[in-house]
Amino acid sequence: MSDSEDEIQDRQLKIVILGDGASGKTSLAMRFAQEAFGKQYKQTIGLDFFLKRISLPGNLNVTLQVWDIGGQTIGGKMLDKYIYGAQGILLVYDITNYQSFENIEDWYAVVKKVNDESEQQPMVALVGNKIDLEHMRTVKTEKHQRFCQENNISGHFVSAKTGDSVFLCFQRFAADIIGIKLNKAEIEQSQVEGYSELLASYRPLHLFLWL
Ligand code: G3D
Ligand code: MG
Repeated sequence: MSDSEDEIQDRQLKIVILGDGASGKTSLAMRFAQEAFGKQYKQTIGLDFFLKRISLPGNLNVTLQVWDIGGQTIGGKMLDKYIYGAQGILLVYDITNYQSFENIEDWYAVVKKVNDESEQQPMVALVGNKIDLEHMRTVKTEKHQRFCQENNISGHFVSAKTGDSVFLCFQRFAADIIGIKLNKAEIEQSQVEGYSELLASYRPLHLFLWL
C-alpha cells in the first residue's frame, strides 16, 4: 500500500475522559498513550491531550486524541469546551469508591447537555477502573451492567495501575465509534501490534486556551 493510500485510511477521533477526581483519568490516559503509570505527569493549566495511533482491522489506522480534563469538576466552566466535538466519551469511576459511580449520572448529564443541540451525539462508554483492588470493590458489577443497559452504552473494567484491559478498552471503543466489530483473533493480534507501537507513537501535547 502506498503512503497516500495510507493517509486516506487515517482517521482522528477525539475521546474525552470524564469522571470524579482520583478515579484514575490521568493514569488511564497515560497508561494507554505512554504505557506508563506514575507521578511524572504534571497537571498544567490548559488542555492536555495525548495522541496515539492504533490499527484496526482492514488496514485502518486511527489516531486517538485522548483528552484529560485535569481538575475540572462537574460544574467546571471549561468542561463544555473539552466535551465539544468529541466522538467518544469515557465515563470513568473507581470501583472502590461508590460516590464516584453515583456521580457518573451527573457526568453523563453534562455530556448530554453539551451535545443537546448538535446533530451528532458522541459514543459513550462506562469504565470501572482500579480492578487490581477487587478486594476493596464497593460497586457491584451488576450495578455497572445495569447502568450500561439502561443507557444502551458499552462497559469496561480496567486497571490503569497494572495496565489490565486498558489497550483493549480504547481499541474496542474506537472500533465501536467507527462502527466495526472486532473478533477475538483481531483483538489479540492488534493488542500485540499496539504494544509494539506504543513507545514510538506517543506524543503528549499541551494546548493552551486563553479566554
Ligand atoms: P484523576 O486523574 O481521575 O484525578 P489519577 O486520577 O489518575 O490522578 O489517580 C488518582 C489516584 O488513583 C492516584 O493515586 C493513582 O495512582 C491511583 N490510581 C489510578 N488508577 C489506579 C488503578 O488502576 N489502581 C490503583 N490501585 N490505583 C490507581 P495517588 O496515591 O497518587 O493519589
Ligand atoms: Mg487527573
